Amino acid sequence: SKPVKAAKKAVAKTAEKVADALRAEVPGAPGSAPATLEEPTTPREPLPPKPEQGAPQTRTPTGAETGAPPTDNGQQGAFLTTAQGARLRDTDHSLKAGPRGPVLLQDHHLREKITHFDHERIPERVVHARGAGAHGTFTGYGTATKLSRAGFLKKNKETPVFVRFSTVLGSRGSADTVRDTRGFATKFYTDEGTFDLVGNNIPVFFIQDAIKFPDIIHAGKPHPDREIPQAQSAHDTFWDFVSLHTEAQHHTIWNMSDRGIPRSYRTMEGFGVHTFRLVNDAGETVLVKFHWKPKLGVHSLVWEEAQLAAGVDPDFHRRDLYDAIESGAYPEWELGVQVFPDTPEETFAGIDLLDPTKFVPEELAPVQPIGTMVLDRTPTNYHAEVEQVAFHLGHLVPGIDVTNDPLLQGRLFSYLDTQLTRLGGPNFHQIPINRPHAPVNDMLRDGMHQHAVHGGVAPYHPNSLDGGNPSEAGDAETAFVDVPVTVTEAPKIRQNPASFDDHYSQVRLFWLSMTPVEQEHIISAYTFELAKCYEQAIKQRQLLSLANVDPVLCQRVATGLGLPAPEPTVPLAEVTPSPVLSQLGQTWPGDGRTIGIVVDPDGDLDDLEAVRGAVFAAGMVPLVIAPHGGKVGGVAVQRTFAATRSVEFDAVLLAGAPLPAPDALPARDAKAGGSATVDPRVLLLVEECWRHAKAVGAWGAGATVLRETGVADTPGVVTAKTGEEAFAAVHELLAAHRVWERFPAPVA
Ligand code: HDD
Repeated sequence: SKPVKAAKKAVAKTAEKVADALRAEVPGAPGSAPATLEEPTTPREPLPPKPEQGAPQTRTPTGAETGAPPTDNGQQGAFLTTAQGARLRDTDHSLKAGPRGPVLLQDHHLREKITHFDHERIPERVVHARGAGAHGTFTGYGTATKLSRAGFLKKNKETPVFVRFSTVLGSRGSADTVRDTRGFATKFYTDEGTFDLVGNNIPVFFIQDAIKFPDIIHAGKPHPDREIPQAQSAHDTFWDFVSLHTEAQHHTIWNMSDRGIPRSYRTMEGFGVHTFRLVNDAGETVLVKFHWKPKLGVHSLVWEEAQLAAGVDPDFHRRDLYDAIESGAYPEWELGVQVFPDTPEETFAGIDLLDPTKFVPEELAPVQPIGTMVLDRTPTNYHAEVEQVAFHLGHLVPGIDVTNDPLLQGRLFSYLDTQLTRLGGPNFHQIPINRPHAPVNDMLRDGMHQHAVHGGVAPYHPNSLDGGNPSEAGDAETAFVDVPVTVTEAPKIRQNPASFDDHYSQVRLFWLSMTPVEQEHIISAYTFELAKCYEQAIKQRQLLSLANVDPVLCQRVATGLGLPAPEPTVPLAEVTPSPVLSQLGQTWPGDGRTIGIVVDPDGDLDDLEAVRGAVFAAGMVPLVIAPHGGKVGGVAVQRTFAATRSVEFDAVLLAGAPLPAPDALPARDAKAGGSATVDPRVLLLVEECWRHAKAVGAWGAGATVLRETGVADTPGVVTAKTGEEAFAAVHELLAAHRVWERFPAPVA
């Protein structure tokens, strides 16, 4: 119509004018035509698909062809179509009765587009809703073949894996760095079926029986009346639960320790928590506990840093995992097992192996390495992979079996059940991320979202119509056989074994295994969390539990809360500390760490290139921080003062003392002890790094900043003649993760 044509013409004219103006503004190239942007709606040849973007599977899990061409989904096809494949002329305008008229109900494309959008979200996980994932490979060492017949543990056998890390309490959009347990779930796509190891970064659990799981989660989640707080355990209902169910005290002290705020998913241990049973070719069994040991060591944030990161970069851990993999610093873990004889008592060194609130100190049963896992590929699509992945402890392979741990037994029910709601029916195993890599030949039929087109007439066993297939596999065909464990004759009863009543000895063991700095962090964490509770009775009840762990811990937290420290109600346990539980005292590689380099555009930048080179050569990531974007000293600026914060960096180098920019925050009054010679944002950066015990290095005019912040000549703060020397010193300090001596000496 005429008005539409006129409007189009006017728009085109304006666009031409804007383009002319832009051309004139291109610095250094007056009049030269800028590279024209391709018109995005013009049909063109499909982009080459990424290998992992393989579009919809053309085969069903049972091998039937769906007939779908490999590139009819995703954005790589030339023409937009409806879901039924009809090409579309226009996707930007609803079908209307005239340009100003009402929208017509018959507009199928409009309704299809909006309806599909309306249903894009699926229910988030009831726990572990927020997660990040990555693909990789597990390689067996062969050291476990004498213990287990599982094929993926054989020497040099490579098995694809998908790992999902998560927080437990927060919603899908919550922050990464909150104090919480982290999930560590691994799907091994083995040739003998999928094996899921669904663990956490803490080796013990809150409860001893799965029947209490809804209770602990209801207590940890936000209050039902106000729906606050989000992703926090620092509230009344959580502490009400753990002080009433004292079996939760062990898991809780791990949460209050630095383990509750990991530096990165890459620097977390993983634990299968429960005891599993392995069976070898000869039918011999052992009991084991699974451990993932990170190659980079176990490292954490400090609390203030974690709180800052939750606001400054809520995706801190997700980003760290993605950036590390994309930059080639592939995270790596060694899988190991603690091995125990499979005796009828199912105990080791007096520790009940069926009690998930207990762990076995590594000094008593060393972790024996059985394979290694490298994560080297980020997800292509978060919804398809990270959101839809479905783990289950019942996904076992021949050679690995479960035990009678009552927590484990309940989990065996819960995971399948939850997927039915979350993924909308019983066929979630056909979703690409959940498809086994082993050939599937099941007789599960129909149901919502059935993707297979099963042939044949006899999906039952035995049958004579479909050639008797499929038939059952025997031992020779590596069938999964439940280990024929003897079940003792016993009355049907709702009761725990007596050993489950010890709720404090291992809490004390953990506490006494910590170094003074780590103990200080634990005291601060309890004090912070309990101070956030409103009910005095809950604080007092939790102090009673702490009294049974350690008098100093109890007294310090009580003082912080302004309450009297109670006397213990049980004798303090005699325990031998397990030094390996401490995160301090060793040195580790710094792969994938981030080094911020503050530059002064007017300063001496001669060393900048060399320093960046040295950081890269050390396997770390240098990020140049300057008052403005663009380039400084010929090097691209990656962070501006306005868009960064100390939490982004593991260490900071100062290559100058930038003066306050005209639009900077008000400079401090030098007479009042502040600095009028350095940009206040740089001072804040250095102050925070110092408070968070991070290494700080400076060369040239950078030393001015150290003097102005008052941190010069303190531990972990180095000045050097050249940039490379400054980095070398910082690199050495990073091996211990933090400058621990900067924390105040503990008060006895
Ligand atoms: Fe669980 C998810 C780990 C006890 C019920 N759990 C879930 C995830 C991890 C764990 C890592 C996230 C999986 C993913 O990324 O998709 N859970 C544990 C560990 C436990 C544990 C290490 C104790 C040793 N869980 C536990 C109990 C129950 C559940 C006792 C129920 C009785 N867990 C679930 C669940 C979830 C889940 C409701 C939510 C989403 C899902 O399963 O797929 O079924």
